[in-house]
Amino acid sequence: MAEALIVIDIQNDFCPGGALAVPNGDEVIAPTNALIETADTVVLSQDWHPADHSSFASNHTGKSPFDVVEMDYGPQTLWPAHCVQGSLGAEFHPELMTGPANAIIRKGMRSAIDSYSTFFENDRKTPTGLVGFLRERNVTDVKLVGLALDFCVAFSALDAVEQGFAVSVQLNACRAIDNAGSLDQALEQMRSCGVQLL
Ligand code: VGL
Ligand code: ZN
Repeated sequence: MAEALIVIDIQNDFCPGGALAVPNGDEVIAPTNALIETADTVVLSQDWHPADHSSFASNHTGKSPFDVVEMDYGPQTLWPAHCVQGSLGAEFHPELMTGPANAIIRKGMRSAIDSYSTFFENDRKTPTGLVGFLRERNVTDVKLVGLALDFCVAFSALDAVEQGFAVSVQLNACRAIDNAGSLDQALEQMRSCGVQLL
């Protein structure tokens, strides 16, 4: 068994003071750093949007954050502009231990498609390349931590199960947005798909 630690989106914009702050998001940093110190393979995921990204409410006239719109690939929640490529908000939180990372996967880079999962974009078809990276390193198990538990962590966990990995989520190193019941729904979905919630 070889395990990889996948650290989801611990970036300034998802931490207190950021553009899409997850409540108490910075509390995940200490437990995540402790896991990074002992992990064999560490992957960091980084939400990395162009300024004209279609998931930003500000790029749709008359829409507000948390409205839902219909995209070519299905319903899409709109967000405040966040993690714009090259901005301070898109950088990893300065206290996150990034040195030991073996790979950084950037996602949400194309204007027309959002990407919650660090494995596939929201069209559910376009891969980021992470599956190939993990398979080539003979990784069988993945542990996920980070932000936000009910969006990018959950979508990544479900994709990882579908790709045949044994998947766990370490809850003390995650925090949720919890918009309109999204946390309960995500926990239930992960449980029913065989994600181990630690
Ligand atoms: C995320 C909403 C939009 C996340 C990213 O990292 O959970 N959520 N972009
Ligand atoms: Zn995003």
